[in-house]
Amino acid sequence: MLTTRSLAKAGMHLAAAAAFGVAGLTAAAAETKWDMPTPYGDGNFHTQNIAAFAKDVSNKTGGSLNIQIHSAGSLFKHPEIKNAVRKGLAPIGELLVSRLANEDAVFGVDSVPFLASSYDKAWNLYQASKPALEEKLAEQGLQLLYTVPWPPQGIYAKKEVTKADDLKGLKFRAYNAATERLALLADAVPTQIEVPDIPTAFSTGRVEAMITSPSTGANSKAWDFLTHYHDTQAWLPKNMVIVNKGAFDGLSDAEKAAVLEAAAAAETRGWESSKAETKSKTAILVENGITVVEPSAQLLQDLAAIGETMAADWQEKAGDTGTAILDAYKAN
Ligand code: PCA
Repeated sequence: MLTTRSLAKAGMHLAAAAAFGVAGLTAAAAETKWDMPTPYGDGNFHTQNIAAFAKDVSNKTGGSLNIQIHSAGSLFKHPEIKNAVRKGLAPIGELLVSRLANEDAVFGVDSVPFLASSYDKAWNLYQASKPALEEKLAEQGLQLLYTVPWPPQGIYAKKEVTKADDLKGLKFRAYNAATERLALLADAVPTQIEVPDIPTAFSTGRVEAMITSPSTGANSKAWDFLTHYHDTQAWLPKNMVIVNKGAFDGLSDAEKAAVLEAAAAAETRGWESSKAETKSKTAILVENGITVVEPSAQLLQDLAAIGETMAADWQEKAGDTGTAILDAYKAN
């Protein structure tokens, strides 16, 4: 006779098990575990928000769906996360939206310099671009659960930068196509480095300047290898949490509702905590000796010129979809 244990071992379908009248199997077999790769460390506010999201999902489903977070690129590295979720190697994952800008310009809209450089504008740009973003993801069997922006992006260097020319020749850390392009337009030399690798990249001299948030600067202990932070507020790039559509469709209706509710809550919470993060991490930079600089008029002017070039490039690549996004954004 088949025992409960051997049934479970055989991976027998729940309905078949139920037909055998095996008591006690239902609860155990209905438990789903989702591995969730993320690129950033446990101390990061995005990861903390995801931890709250996972807890929320577990609570709302009475423990039938459990999300296990694998932070800092430990399960899949950042550049692999999207395809891992697309292929179902991981049912759910987090990544920077603009990492996919080389696939389609739609993914790069939040990294066009100065297009949306406050939280309100970033939110409006998100709303304007969301239908296109969702459509592009759906083409790959991916569903968007939520996004959360990083704090506004500023320039870190080992000296005060008063004009774009001061960046000339510097080895510049990049994290997506836009930061690479910005570096090139400033005659700097870009190198892609993931966040967990920042401290080593600076201490070994692979890079000597970067553009990122107060959050990433503080979490990387920028004061160990940099001296100045220029609060340029160039853009607010977003992270997104995506799910494999097949994995989502395989959930019960109650589980689907729980995931969507927890995602909506995570989005609201994340946008708020990003604002708080901007203040608290800027203060931590100051406390640790980083000089926080209001950018000079010249630097802003130079960056605006670079931004215009990048906006024109973007619009050309994004075509009619891009025009529609910009029209919807400007109508707000
Ligand atoms: N931190 C991430 C993306 C933007 C940010 O603020 C990084 O530096 O890679």
